[in-house]
Amino acid sequence: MGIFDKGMKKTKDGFFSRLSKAILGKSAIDEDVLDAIEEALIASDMGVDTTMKVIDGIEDRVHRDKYTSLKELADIVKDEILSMLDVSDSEAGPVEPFDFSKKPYVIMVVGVNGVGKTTTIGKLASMLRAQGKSVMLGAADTFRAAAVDQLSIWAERSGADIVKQGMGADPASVAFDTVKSAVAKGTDVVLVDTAGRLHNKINLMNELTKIRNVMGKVVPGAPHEVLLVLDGSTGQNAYVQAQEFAKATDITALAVTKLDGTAKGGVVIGIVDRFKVPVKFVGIGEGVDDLKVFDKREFINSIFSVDDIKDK
Ligand SMILES: Nc1nc2c(ncn2[C@@H]2O[C@H](COP(=O)(O)OP(=O)(O)O)[C@@H](O)[C@H]2O)c(=O)[nH]1
Ligand SMILES: [Mg+2]
Repeated sequence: MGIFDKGMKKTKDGFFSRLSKAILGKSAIDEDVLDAIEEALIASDMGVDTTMKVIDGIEDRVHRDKYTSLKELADIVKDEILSMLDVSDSEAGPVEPFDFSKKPYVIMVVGVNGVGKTTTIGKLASMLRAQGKSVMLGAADTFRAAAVDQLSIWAERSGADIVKQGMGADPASVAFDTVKSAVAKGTDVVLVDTAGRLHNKINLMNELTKIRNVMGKVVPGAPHEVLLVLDGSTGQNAYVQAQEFAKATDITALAVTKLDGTAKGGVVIGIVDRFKVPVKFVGIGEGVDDLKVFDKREFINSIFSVDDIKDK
């Protein structure tokens, strides 16, 4: 069992059954097989452009290598999908999710309402506390009172500190206090929650810029990471959100949530390919342990495993 298997079950079932249908019982790769693979990729919400790149790659390889078995074809499909995720990993393994050489290591978390920002912060705080790291949360989503309360509950649950000023407070002021307090206490990691109101791009850009700037005044280089949270179950909408946020601020990493509730987990692959920003975390449930550090090989294995494809 891989670390993503439980959460990616729906995507696996959908993709794998389509892929199997496409290639099982076939003795040669023809247009029909390629069309069927293409359909499986599109249905997983990988996006048309990324799908076409994968298909082109498969065609090239098939022409060059002349595949002889289904297993080999499955391997080729897998390789080509993996190459779309190159920015998310090095050959040595997953990208390091945190840089503890910076203290505090400041992560600003952005994304539209409801995608899972606060939950992801809570899960990250728990993950870090379990590694023995000290964590400070900043309640800079001051738009709704419930947002601050929700973050407070996660702070308590995970054993993280929290800085808050309550609803209506200036988010930049909260962010400033949070980083300052973390410096004073010698905290390892700062996680700043924000409100992602996307209704007005100029406002969003101004607000995010202001929050960034005040943190950078306390700790040069902060925020070290701007983590965009996307709801993976919203399919193409996640692409639109990524595009809007990329215009408003420099995004350095992605967290894709709610992959447990969708058969369209291919969205992760399409987004990485399109925006060239690494996915560092995926959310596969509402529980505290349902956030995983992204690893492209594990991820692909959870969508389909070549061993499941049997030659006749
Ligand atoms: N199934 C599932 N639900 C999630 C996941 N991440 C967050 N949620 C749920 O999504 C809802 C909104 O999350 P929240 O953190 O409040 O979103 P925010 O508005 O961006 O801060 C909550 O009910 C969370 O429990 C996930 O990975 N899987
Ligand atoms: Mg929130």
